[in-house]
Amino acid sequence: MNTHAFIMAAAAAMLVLAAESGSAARVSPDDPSAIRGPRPPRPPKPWANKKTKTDRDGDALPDTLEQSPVPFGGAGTVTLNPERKDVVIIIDYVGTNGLNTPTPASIALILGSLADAPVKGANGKAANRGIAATVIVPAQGYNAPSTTSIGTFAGGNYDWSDVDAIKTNCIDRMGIGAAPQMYHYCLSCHNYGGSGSSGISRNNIATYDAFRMGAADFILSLQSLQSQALYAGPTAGTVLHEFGHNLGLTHGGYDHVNYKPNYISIMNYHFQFFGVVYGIPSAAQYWYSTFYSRPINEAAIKEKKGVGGPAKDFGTQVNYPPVVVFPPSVAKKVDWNLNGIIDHGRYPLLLNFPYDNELTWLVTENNYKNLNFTGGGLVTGAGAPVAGAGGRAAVPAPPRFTPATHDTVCQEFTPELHSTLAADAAAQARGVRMNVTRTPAATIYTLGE
Ligand SMILES: [Ca+2]
Ligand SMILES: [Ca+2]
Ligand SMILES: [Ca+2]
Ligand SMILES: [Zn+2]
Repeated sequence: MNTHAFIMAAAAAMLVLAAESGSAARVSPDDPSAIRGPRPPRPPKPWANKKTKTDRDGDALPDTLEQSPVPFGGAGTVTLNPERKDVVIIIDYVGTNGLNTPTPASIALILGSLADAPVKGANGKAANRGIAATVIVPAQGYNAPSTTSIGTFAGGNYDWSDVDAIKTNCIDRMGIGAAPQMYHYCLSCHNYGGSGSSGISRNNIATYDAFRMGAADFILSLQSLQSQALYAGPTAGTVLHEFGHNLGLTHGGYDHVNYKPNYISIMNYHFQFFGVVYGIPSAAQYWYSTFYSRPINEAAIKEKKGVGGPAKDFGTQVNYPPVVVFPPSVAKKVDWNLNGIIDHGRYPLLLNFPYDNELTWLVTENNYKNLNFTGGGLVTGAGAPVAGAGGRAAVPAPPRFTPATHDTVCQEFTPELHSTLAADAAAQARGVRMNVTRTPAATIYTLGE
């Protein structure tokens, strides 16, 4: 079926759906997949870790830990800044042949993306904006064949015990057993549980609130393509996507609903591998959503309003199918139904296909105002390891609703996915200045000045 015929058929089917849903007056926050009605649900108040007297930059790392270089076993030392948000990510890898080792280009994209984050540090100084990431790659990978599938699924849930064993092995390999557990651990492997998935984050999936508490561990599993220069972009995008889950972010922002064209974030599957489309001429950027967009009602789409003012300079994507990319800017008028004109009336259209076949409100969030740096728990005092999930003390998440469904497994990675933007991304990576420190146990990457 061609695109036009598909849209017409879909529109006809959806008129029926819209009529059925017209009487739904109240939104059930327990079922975001069924958000319908004349008014959009009210977005939750944005939250992020608050700055405190003992954690002035609000990165959940106490000032006492950040004020002097942190001994990090055989890897050397890690330098933090009590006035700028810091994250520390260990990217471990399976095998000794380099097939799962992320390239410096992909790490440059990761550092550059986080440095771009529109978040403030301890004070208003420009130098303290953004997130300073330290990426630590062990000198020796986990000694197993590089194509080893890591772990198994038990009743639909991934069993992390094999990852725990490899993480313990990594701590031994780098001699960081005495280091504060201030880091997130990423295992880069061929695949996990025999799946074609690109990665998974270790969030508690029991409830939406629990998910938003974040996590300390995640997997990168691009079927060994993470070591290839051409895949610097998809590698960085996937690391940042899974790390976003570690920081409590979801596929929908407001909920877990995926593929919303007004949620311009690498947490949205549309943008994980190739970034969000930004600027003129447009370039891929591996960013989380920088704004809360006006909610869009799929049952009554108004093309004249587009995605709304904050989307200025952003493009977006839909999959009707096929995939359609709308170039910047989608702030005002968007010809969502591809009929060549900006329609005056309202009409129904499934904008976030293929996630669901329901006409709902698509509600988003500004990811950067909702980062949970306590992902996996708090690091206390001078950084002594604290017991709890992932070796850290549990921190309660802010109250939010519980969705009817949630997912654990991130999207399929197929190497035949287009590579043009990946090449662009590799070029961008060359523009990021990195400090690279090598010790016998590890290589430490930080952003250069
Ligand atoms: Ca801090
Ligand atoms: Ca800091
Ligand atoms: Ca139109
Ligand atoms: Zn995901």
